Amino acid sequence: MKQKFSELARIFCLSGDVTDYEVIRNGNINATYDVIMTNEGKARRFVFQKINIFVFKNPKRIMKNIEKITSHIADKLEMQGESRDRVLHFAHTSDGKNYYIEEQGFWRVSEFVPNTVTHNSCDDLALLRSAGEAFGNFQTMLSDFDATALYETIPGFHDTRSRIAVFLRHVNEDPCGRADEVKEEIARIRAYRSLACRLNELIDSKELPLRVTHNDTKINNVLFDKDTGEAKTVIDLDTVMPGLVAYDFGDAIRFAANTAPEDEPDLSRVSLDMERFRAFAEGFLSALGGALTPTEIKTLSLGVFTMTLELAVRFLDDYITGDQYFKTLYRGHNLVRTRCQLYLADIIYDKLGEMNKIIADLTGVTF
Ligand code: GN1
Ligand code: MG
Repeated sequence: MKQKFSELARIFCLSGDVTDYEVIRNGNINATYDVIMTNEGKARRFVFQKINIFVFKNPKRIMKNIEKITSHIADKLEMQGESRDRVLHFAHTSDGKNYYIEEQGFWRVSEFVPNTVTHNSCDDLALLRSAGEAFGNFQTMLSDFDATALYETIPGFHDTRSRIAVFLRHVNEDPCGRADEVKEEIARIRAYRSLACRLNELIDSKELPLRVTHNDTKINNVLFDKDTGEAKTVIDLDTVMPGLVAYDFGDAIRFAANTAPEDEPDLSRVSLDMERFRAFAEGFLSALGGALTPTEIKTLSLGVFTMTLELAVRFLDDYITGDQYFKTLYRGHNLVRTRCQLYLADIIYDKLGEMNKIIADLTGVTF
């Protein structure tokens, strides 16, 4: 790999030699590496990423989106007297492209934001509050961004209704002969179908506005300052597209307020920590609350349920169709993920009232 990275470093006009690298294991889609370049005794870190072109069919368009989004945010930061470093910077090739295409892949390189760390799980409430603020701010920064200028990188990404419809079609086709084994999980998804499609209906009836949203708000997509713990930069901009505020809030809570990893096989460890819920919600709403309509606020908890159920559907769909989408570490990994998300969806369903109470308390909106 070192030789590969040296070749790429030259292509992306980075000076110095590749002296070390490590695989970054966060993320279920792309291949990501932390690469150290040393120039005249000075070391600099970069993130080299090979895009999964099975998942992202048109990565060039994604890089165009990212260029537009990052420069919009950087300009705003500058206007507010803040450092442009709070947004990702991508390296360019000598012909001015922020990507490089070769036979075996599609590559991009960004600067490693100095002195930052990521967390795959987090029970520190101050960190969660800060992460909530960072994702809320991200949306605020993009509130005046022209959504029509964005290419839809994965059409219907959070269209839960069509995700379920496609999944049920795959169940009927059963290409790998696995549907029988997961009858119970399929039945549980069917039982939740109408509630999971509620956000779709509210989009159809124009009761919920589309905004430019991040759409992949796992806590490990936030870079935290190593010393202060402050959330500094939101990363993984591949799925920034028009969406609902409930998607970003919901996906973040699904991941960060779960007391176990999203692929936990021991379901007795899975629960929704309401302290974590409150902390993230406080940060998120403090950054964004004033801009939200009452209907948006009232559907945040529904977003937590919907994103969790949707992910159960996506994991099970991948299992049924032969594990081609998400990286898997062992046979049945997608099934373990599905069961964990379904179990969590049950818990979230039972806690909808409790979540709404906290949101009402934080916003003054009555349900
Ligand atoms: C994928 O690549 P990563 O881990 O950031 C997926 C998300 C899922 C997540 C589940 C493009 O995100 O939608 O929520 O896995 N990204 C894509 O861990 O499908
Ligand atoms: Mg991602």
